[in-house]
Amino acid sequence: MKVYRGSEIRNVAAMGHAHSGKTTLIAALLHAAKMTSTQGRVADGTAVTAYDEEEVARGTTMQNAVAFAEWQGVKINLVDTPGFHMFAHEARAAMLPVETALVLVNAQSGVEAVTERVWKYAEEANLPRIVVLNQMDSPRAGGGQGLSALMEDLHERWGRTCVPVQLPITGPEGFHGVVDLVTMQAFYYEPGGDGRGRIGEVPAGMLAAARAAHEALVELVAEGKDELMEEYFAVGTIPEQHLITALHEAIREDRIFPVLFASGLTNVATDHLLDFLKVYAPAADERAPMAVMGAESGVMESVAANGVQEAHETNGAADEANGSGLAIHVGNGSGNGSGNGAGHGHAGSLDSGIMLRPVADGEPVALFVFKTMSDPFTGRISFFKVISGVVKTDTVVENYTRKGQERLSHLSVMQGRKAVEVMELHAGDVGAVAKLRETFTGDTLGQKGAEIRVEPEVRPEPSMTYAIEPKTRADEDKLAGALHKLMEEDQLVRFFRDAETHEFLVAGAGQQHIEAIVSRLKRRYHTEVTLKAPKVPYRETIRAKAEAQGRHKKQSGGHGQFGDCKIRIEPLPRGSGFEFGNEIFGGSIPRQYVPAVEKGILETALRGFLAGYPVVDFKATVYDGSYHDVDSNELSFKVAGRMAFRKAMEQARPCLLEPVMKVEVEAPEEFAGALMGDLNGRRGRVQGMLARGRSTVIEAEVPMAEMLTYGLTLTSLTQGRGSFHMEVKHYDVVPPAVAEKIVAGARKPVAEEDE
Ligand SMILES: Nc1nc2c(ncn2[C@@H]2O[C@H](COP(=O)(O)OP(=O)(O)OP(=O)(O)O)[C@@H](O)[C@H]2O)c(=O)[nH]1
Ligand SMILES: [Mg+2]
Repeated sequence: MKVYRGSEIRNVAAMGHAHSGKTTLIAALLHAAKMTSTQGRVADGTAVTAYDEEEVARGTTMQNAVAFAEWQGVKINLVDTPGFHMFAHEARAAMLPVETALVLVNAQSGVEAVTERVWKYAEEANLPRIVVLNQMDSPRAGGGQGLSALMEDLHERWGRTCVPVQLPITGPEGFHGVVDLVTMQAFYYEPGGDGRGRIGEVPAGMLAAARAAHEALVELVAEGKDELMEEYFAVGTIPEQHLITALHEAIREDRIFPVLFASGLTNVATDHLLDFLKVYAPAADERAPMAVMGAESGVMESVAANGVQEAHETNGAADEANGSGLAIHVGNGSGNGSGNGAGHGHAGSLDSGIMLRPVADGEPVALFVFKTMSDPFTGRISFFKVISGVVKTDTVVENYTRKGQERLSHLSVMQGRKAVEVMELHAGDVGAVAKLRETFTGDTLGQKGAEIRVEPEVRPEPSMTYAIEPKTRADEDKLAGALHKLMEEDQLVRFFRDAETHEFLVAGAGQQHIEAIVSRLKRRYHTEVTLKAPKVPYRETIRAKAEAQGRHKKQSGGHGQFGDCKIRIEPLPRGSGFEFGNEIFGGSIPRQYVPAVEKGILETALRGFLAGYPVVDFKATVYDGSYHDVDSNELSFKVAGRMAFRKAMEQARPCLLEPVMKVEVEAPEEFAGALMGDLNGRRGRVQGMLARGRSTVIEAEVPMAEMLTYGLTLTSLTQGRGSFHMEVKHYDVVPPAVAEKIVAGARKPVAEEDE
């Protein structure tokens, strides 16, 4: 395989709503570039980037995958990302190693919730965006109102700088070509063919429209560029080569978001899309890493770096802090100014102590691990982006994050699950390496003594927890190991043991995510578990002050037992937990026995009074009692404390508490009414509603017990176009009717001995 330099590399992440056709389009691009002999399909598991058994079974992408197309002297690295809202954090993480977001819009349905979300992520990362209106083969493309309605939609959401650089050619045979609005040539395809087009004349009927669209494009490109404007006014147009250069620059600087047309399924206009990426997408060495961390201050600052020039020469730009792309932290004593990247300025530090590492071969080797694949057979494969320098096979690097050494043997580039071995990778390229000892997603590695640090995206927290039960003893033994392997590749999985119930708990992004985890455990690690309905962590508390006496006396020959205490319990504010007070004066209970009273109360409180849930938010005070010189001991006072607590609880108006979630639901506005009605039906309280683009965001507080299977309802209520996020806000009293059922269904607290 040819060795590619940064200028010959394009890193592109395909993103967009579920089923917009990302995985299919990448399969089509790979086939058009002759990387595969037949076109892969999602349905039968042959699409290159859909190799995971779980994804094939579910027909949807759940994790990022990488492939590459060698196309006319350049290598286009393609990252396939999930479009299902639950996995949108993956798409966000895919923005770190790329310089272009290929935003797919399903031409049948227009911009959808996740399309909107990934656009926002890309905007925050200052990532150039190229829009593809995909599935153009469908008779419903254009949503029934034609393309102008679709373009209107794009303009409304993302501005008039979304501009077509092609026009689609359709006819009785359907979508079969595009007109390139820069060169004004037409490209014709055989639907269902190999994606290779042939150049031809613009159809006569489209000439006028094409000319008008060309003019509109030229005007937009020239806008804000004085020398182009002058040329445009003087000559009436811009020479093709100038237009190409200016358009490339405008795309790199986020001034223009070009709109293209394609069909992945019928492989139409795909070789032209590869051409477009080659000519117009920023090269890997053309954009600087965007955000850097000051060495001493440790404060994250970022550089609005659209172009490498700006990033390296404009100190002031560092003040604009909201980028979320590559954040590089420069360690103390790092290689300041070590080496010059040819034509890229220095690796110098800016005024504020911020350091930028040019994407250049002459710089020290550094790489960032953005994905880990964990396989029971091949072991761990680390996917990385070469930040700077040239990585050669067998290079020894330091893991800056964990301080270990790693040898990079068998360097490769990934074609889906297949590793293609290479000898070296240059600055800006994306590669993979197997069997690193102690390196995980988010780590930065590189040449010793030249430390920099990329700050990975902050990961979202899981929003749903289930209890799982290993089926057999053997499954239990394997469970922790297998789950930790899964956690290496999926950072949104959490695994822990409930201290109260001793159950194994697995947390994830939602129901489908957790089901996939369970399925992976079985398929890959032969560990079987049953998923149990998620448990609501109820609590109990009291609403009134009460006093009671506990007197424990056993004198049946020999050594007796005697303990006697009077206690008071009273409510505390929510979240206070448990407090204990000692008001014993004059030694009615000897000092050494007071802790035993407390212990008796606390242990009983943890076992619950109404339904077996821990009693919280109360204070217990022991204020009187009596003892026996011979028969009193610790155990007796513990039992006395327990008895007193039980009696006091009876009069303290005990009640159940439940966690209440802060819920944010986002969906197209037409669903708002149905969603609010549904939330009200779940004992929810809607707090507010606001518009976000064309979507509506509903904020509500809803008891956790009512939200356990919300994901399914949301999907069916919104035809898959809604998404939600929730977290525990506070605990609140369960209404009596609901509490009755919970108490009736609960196992009674185990009866105690010694009473
Ligand atoms: N008509 C038509 N259908 C398509 C096209 N591309 C994909 N599809 C269909 O749409 C469905 C989803 O395609 P995928 O390629 O898996 O979509 P995706 O964007 O990767 O979806 P997620 O991975 O779930 O985000 C499949 O049934 C495809 O056959 C297209 O260009 N035209
Ligand atoms: Mg997919």
